[in-house]
Amino acid sequence: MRKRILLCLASLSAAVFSACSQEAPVLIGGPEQWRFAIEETAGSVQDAYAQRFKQLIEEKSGGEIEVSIYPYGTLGTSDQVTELLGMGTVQFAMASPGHLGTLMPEVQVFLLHFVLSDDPVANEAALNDPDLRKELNVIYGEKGLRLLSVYSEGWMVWTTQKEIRRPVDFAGVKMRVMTSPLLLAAYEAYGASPTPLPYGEVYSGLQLHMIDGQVNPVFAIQEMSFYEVTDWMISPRHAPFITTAVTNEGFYQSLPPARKKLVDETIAELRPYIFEEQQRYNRERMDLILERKPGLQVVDNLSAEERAEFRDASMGVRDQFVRMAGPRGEKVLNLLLRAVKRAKAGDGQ
Ligand code: 6CS
Repeated sequence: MRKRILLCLASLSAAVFSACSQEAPVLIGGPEQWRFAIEETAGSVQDAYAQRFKQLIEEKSGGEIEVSIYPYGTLGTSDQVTELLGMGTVQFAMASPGHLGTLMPEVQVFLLHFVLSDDPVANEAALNDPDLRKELNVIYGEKGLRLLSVYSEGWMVWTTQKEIRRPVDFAGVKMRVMTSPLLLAAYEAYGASPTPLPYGEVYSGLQLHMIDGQVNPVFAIQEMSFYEVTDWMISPRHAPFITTAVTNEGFYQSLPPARKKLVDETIAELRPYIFEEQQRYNRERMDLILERKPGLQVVDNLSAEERAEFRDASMGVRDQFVRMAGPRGEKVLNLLLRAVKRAKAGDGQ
């Protein structure tokens, strides 16, 4: 895989641009080339987003722009993709908070459990809250990145080798988490032994029993075949999987006003699209999993008491988040909590 990534990077840089410019490359006589790297494979929710982005941009630009999509594995891990975006080697990328914690500790707010509500519609409104987004824009901007959208890919679901209904059931369970440091605190709070790993190593980790469980939305559990190597699927609805679509700020600022408008309008159009699509993906992929593995044990009915135990155990992690992310992190958390409250009251965007 490493060889393939290096080859890919070499051909990217050959087509590219002077090292100091973040403008998009133009192949002589051809359309302007925009590159969009995603952290998931073809057929995923991020791929649906990027494919629709590509279709709309190419159509609306009358063929003057061509968007190439780089799925997971072609350019490296999530962390490496974010680096490539910062350097302007790719113009667009998905950057999930689950892997952004070292770069932007504040963004880990989206990894806290029981902060968003049980209602996906209210959550969608909260993620688009203008005050929250204004604060996030500053944080991304400091890293040379421009935040385009924040969206859910569906509820996070645990797949494990044993039934888990209460925090005590997590004792000794080696739970794979993404690479953001806050996730260690989140699963230690339940008594688990969290193990950070890149996405591409989870299947073999489960297969070789280096880890006992992992957590991801249903569509990802299907497309990465995690259900094949775990016996239980448990949906505590503790948090949705949140990702962010991002562009390189230097690249965006280099665009003429009409192109900036094209990007902004396309992103706005994608908001309702991806909300519907991720729900459909998760529904359909659950059916597929059950068809392929009828013996899988599914728990989607934790009792109110069982959920409350997880909620209670998760509360202290908010303090750890504030210690990691500082006063600005605390501000982001308060903005998100306020946005959720407003959205639940039917006062969202
Ligand atoms: O678990 C992960 O690492 C990955 N999961 C999803 C659903 N998307 C990207 C992320 O890297």
